[in-house]
Amino acid sequence: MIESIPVALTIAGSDSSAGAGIQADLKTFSAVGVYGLNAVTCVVAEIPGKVSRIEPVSAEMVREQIAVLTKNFPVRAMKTGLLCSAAIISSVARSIVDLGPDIPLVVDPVITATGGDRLLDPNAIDAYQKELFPIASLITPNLDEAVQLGAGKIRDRKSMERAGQKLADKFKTAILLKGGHLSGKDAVDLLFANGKIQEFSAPFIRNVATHGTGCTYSAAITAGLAKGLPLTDAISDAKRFVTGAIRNHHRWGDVHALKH
Ligand code: PXL
Repeated sequence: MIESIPVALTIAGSDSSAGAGIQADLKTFSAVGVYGLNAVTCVVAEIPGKVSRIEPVSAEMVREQIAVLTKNFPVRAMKTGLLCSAAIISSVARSIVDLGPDIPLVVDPVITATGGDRLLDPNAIDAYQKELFPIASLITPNLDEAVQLGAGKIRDRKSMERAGQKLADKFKTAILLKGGHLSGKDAVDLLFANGKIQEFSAPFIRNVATHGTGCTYSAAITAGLAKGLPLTDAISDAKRFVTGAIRNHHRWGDVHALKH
């Protein structure tokens, strides 16, 4: 068992193109000096921009992976990514409740892939809200996810503040609402925690077809928490990391020229 570096666990789906999902999480953990463990929830056959098939792992198998890992490794922080179905969300939530409240949990509420393909069963949003959000330390929706979680329309900075506060009040936990390119030249994210709003911004990098930035960001935050950083420091380090990762991205070329 490795004890010299902090250990973090990701509970997420496998992305065959390895830019998002479990693969993004493990690469991020390694890059920032954290030992990463994984519990696979589903397998996605895809290339950036096109999901071709998704197969879930059984809820029992998801539960077993989490149980065997947390019994045998000193897990200091966890994140969830794509959870596929209501049954898997329930199984993950029950597994985490069994661990007690000590391990910070970052929930990245993945609903659709960057290209717009749906990844999560529609009835799973209810399970998220009832079972997983109440035990999360931080939820990291992008603007689309925030709308689907009932935050109301988001058009500008003011409505973004209103929406984030609404989610923080509704789910009674910290919300990091990721603004993407909403406000012009900067990518602005807002943290709603303990009744305060804090801003994290970085220059928006143009002309990049991204894939897996949300996974990378939430994994980097989780890694920071595994190192024992306070939430705001974990987020600012992670924002810097993900901005650097976008700047130095692998260039796929014209996604539409790829064979589907
Ligand atoms: O970026 C969202 C995402 C998360 N998890 C898996 C994915 C994707 C996007 O394609 O495949 C497994």
